Amino acid sequence: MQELLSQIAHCVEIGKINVQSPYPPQLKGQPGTDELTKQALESGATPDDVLNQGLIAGMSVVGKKFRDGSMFLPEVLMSAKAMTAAMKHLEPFFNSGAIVPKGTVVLGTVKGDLHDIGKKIVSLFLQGGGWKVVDLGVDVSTERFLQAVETHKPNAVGMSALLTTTMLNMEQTAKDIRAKYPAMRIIIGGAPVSREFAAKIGADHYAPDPQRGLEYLNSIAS
Ligand code: B1M
Repeated sequence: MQELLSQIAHCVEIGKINVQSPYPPQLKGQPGTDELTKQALESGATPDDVLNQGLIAGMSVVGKKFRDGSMFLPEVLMSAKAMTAAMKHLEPFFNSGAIVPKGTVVLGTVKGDLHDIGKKIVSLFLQGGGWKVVDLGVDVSTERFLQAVETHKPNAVGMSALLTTTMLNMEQTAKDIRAKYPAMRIIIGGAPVSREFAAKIGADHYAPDPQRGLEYLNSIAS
């Protein structure tokens, strides 16, 4: 079983989705996360083992390599796809409560901003790290963030912005969330924002990449 879980982790790392996937070329015709996750669950692996020893293990290698520059965006996107294929098999266990997430994060790209790619990667990293993510999508107004906090009672709210114009909308949203939920943790990320900007608008944390967002969340969960 351990061998199967290690294979899943490796497939996440190298972005091998399923048997039909031609990527990576050296594994053409071999099973990917899709088949291996199904096989592991059918052979008696617990969903927790698949998540922790397969997906989280694989994604954590991806996170480290992406951060130190030894892995590039297209490869990360393949890893994200491989992870999504495996998550499909785990979803029923999340829904039934058999997998207990570390906590919940409400995530969205702020009002006026349609950039989705980075935020989606963040979402997958956090899921791969054992968190439940409520992804509100793009162009998310303060009201929608507040509504989602009310509904999902998350441990944290994550905001993404890619434009120097829309990053300014983070400030009002952060203020309004803080006014209603003083203890709510607020994380921000995206190319134009910085640690200094986070401090200025009263956010708790600036994450330059998904891995550091995950590390911060894990630190508040423990
Ligand atoms: Co736009 N765009 N874009 N764009 N776009 C940029 C951001 C820009 C830098 C390009 C440029 O001029 N060089 C520029 C912004 C300039 C500025 O404000 N300083 C720009 C502009 C101007 C615009 C428009 C205004 C163009 C126009 O219409 N005149 C327009 C705005 C639309 C709008 O949002 N209202 C626009 C539109 C678009 C497209 C729709 C065409 C498309 C988005 C498609 C989509 O997302 N579905 C697009 C794209 C693709 C880009 C570039 C080329 C790539 C962005 C991207 O996906 N990067 C971008 C130029 C560039 O970055 N090279 C550009 C890859 C992604 C993985 O990285 O999003 O940074 P990133 O996310 C990273 C980290 O930042 C971090 O983790 C992610 C993964 O590593 N991160 C977080 C992000 N959010 C986080 C949250 C966290 C933690 C970490 O915690 C909560």
